[in-house]
Amino acid sequence: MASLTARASDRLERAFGAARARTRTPGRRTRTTVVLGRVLGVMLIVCFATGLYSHVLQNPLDWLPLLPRPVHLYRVTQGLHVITGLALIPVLLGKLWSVYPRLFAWPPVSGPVTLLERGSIALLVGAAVLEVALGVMNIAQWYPFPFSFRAVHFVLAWVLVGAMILHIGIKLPLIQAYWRRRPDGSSEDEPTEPRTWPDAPDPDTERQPTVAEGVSRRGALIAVGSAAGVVALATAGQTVAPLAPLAVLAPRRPGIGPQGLPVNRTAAEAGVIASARSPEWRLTVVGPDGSADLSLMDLRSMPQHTVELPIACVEGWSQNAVWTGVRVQDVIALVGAGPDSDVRFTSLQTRGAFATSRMRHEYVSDPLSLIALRLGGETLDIEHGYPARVIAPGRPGVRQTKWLSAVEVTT
Ligand SMILES: Nc1nc2c(c(=O)[nH]1)N[C@H]1C(S)=C(S)[C@@H](COP(=O)(O)O)O[C@H]1N2
Ligand SMILES: [Mo]
Repeated sequence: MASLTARASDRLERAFGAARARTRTPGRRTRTTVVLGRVLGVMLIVCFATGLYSHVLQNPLDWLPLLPRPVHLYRVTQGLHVITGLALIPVLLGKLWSVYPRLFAWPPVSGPVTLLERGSIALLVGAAVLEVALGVMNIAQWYPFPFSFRAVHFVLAWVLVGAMILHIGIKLPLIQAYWRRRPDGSSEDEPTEPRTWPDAPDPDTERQPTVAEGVSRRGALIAVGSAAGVVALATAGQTVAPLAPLAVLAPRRPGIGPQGLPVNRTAAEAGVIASARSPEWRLTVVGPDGSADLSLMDLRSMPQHTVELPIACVEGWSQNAVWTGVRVQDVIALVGAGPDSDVRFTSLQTRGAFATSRMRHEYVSDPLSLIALRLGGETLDIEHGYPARVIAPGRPGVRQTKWLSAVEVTT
């Protein structure tokens, strides 16, 4: 029995050694991994920070003030979130390419340090792949899973960042050693594998192929860099209008949709066509002094204001538009509430998470926050929320509730 296990282990050791020898290529060096790791680290931090910002806007913390201005802030942060999230896919793949022969290290685990090292890498890679996949599925509006996208994406983001910090800590000596290019410009650094696994005897040392042929570091970095650039360019057009013609990866593009603005959920999908067009439609306003039912004529006879504000979707697309309507603060003043109130909006749409939204006092007191009745000088198209919708500065698109039916003052 013992000899059987020894024979199997011997075979595996040889197979792993052969696999390592076969995957040897000049570009797969520690320096390559460090260069890609630096880029990936920066992209992950940008993605994490912008993601946190989006999360806070959607789940506000009582003690943290929200910023309605600059009005384009969320558009920029969320555009960056999605662009970096997609562009880091090729970088992640490149970095995995640069190290994957170490999967064939022998013995797989040689002590507590390698166990921690390999465990943290498994966590890091697993979290990164899942996180990116969930993000892509969300952009594609494909929700085959029963859990809440946002909650899981948020928790995984922390796991990912934690695993990244652990990984950087463990690899710090290598990162320091290969942070800079060699002063003489030579590529005298070590191939990734023997350097990182000094204790792994290579059974194939006698038949080692030369590392002169195969993918070079330059080739690998150029391939990864161009792939990331192409992904970024093919996405950025959904939020940077002049790049729109290139936005082949973007599900929604500026200028395409009713009244020249994309639509995320249609009136038919929301089941509001009849109720939105009904002559019986009223906006119910509830506040400290009681309630009022406003008809469209009532709203149109109040002071009208025109603002230029973007719709900035969490999915990364955004577009500026010109909106006309009544100020949120003017509407709640009718029921005795001051501009520093918090409010809740309810839609004619009865199903789904977007049927209601809250707006905190920072936005309510901002004169740019409107209950919009018009878009680009015309009556709102039903797809954009006719008869009335929310539009406010610096807010995620999901909070710009369409097809309003009620406004309630909550504090
Ligand atoms: N009632 C309701 N309002 C809604 C939505 C929705 O599904 N239902 N989608 C939101 C999302 S995710 C975005 S990005 C914006 C898009 O506005 P638009 O369709 O007018 O461009 O509307 C928001 N308002
Ligand atoms: Mo959205």
